Amino acid sequence: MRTSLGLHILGATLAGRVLADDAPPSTDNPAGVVYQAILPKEPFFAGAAIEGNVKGSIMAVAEDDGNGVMFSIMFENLPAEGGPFTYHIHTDRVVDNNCTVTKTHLDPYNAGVAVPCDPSNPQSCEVGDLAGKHGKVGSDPYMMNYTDLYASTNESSMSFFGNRSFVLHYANSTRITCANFELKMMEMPGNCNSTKTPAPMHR
Ligand SMILES: *[C@@H]1O[C@H](CO)[C@@H](O)[C@H](O)[C@H]1NC(C)=O
Ligand SMILES: *[C@@H]1O[C@H](CO)[C@@H](O)[C@H](O)[C@H]1NC(C)=O
Ligand SMILES: *[C@@H]1O[C@H](CO)[C@@H](O)[C@H](O)[C@H]1NC(C)=O
Ligand SMILES: *[C@@H]1O[C@H](CO)[C@@H](O)[C@H](O)[C@H]1NC(C)=O
Ligand SMILES: *[C@@H]1O[C@H](CO)[C@@H](O)[C@H](O)[C@H]1NC(C)=O
Ligand SMILES: *[C@@H]1O[C@H](CO)[C@@H](O)[C@H](O)[C@H]1NC(C)=O
Ligand SMILES: [Cu+2]
Repeated sequence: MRTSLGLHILGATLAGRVLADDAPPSTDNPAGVVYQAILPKEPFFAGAAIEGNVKGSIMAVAEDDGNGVMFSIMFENLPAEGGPFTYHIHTDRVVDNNCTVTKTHLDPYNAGVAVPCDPSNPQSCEVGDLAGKHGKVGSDPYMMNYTDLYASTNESSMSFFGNRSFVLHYANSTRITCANFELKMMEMPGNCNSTKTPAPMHR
């Protein structure tokens, strides 16, 4: 406790920033609400040494008990050079396939990037630093499923990402490609027949 507080104050003094708080566990995530972000046909980075673009998507759905969000990550056709690749939830949406306009990582509790994410202490990481918390992209294809306990699909949470985007980067942080999360389907609990109904448009 003391040590951590001391470090925070020291860090804040050095960086001249607001105090970082640990991200709270994400609870109250609505059951069955699915968000998906699918990479476009063309890369953002014109110098990407690949045919077409990286193929891939991130799918996210709340755990049944509402605690945490399950992510399904899939990337393939990655550049042969420049990895391992990282990816993060960024605050703003992609417009016209421009990954620069997505701004910075989703970081509602001001973890910052000065101290790299320690995956054994994920609540101290930026909420949007998925690769930091769950691993970099070091294979092609790359498929990974995990539960993130801090990101949220509840719109009233500071860690809500359903209206945001993700960006895939080279190891040197150059942005290769990016995609917006879109609301996919609402699964109606207890109604096994029509579990999938088109979700209302979401802004
Ligand atoms: C979102 O979280 C709030 C506050 O915890 C809760 O009242 C609300 O029911 C949640 N929304 C959904 C759709 O679960
Ligand atoms: C980052 O790495 C990629 C792949 O090696 C390279 O094409 C790109 O120019 C690098 N970006 C910078 C800013 O050096
Ligand atoms: C992408 O957006 C940035 C920031 O608004 C802008 O400076 C840049 O020119 C845009 N790039 C392209 C290729 O349109
Ligand atoms: C990840 O979960 C999805 C379902 O959400 C499943 O289709 C896929 O096979 C899983 N992948 C891995 C690598 O476990
Ligand atoms: C996403 O939604 C949150 C509230 O749930 C809001 O504060 C934020 O501005 C929205 N971001 C974008 C890019 O729409
Ligand atoms: C499921 O579908 C069957 C046949 O289409 C229908 O008879 C039944 O009422 C449906 N059940 C529910 C819970 O919608
Ligand atoms: Cu990023």
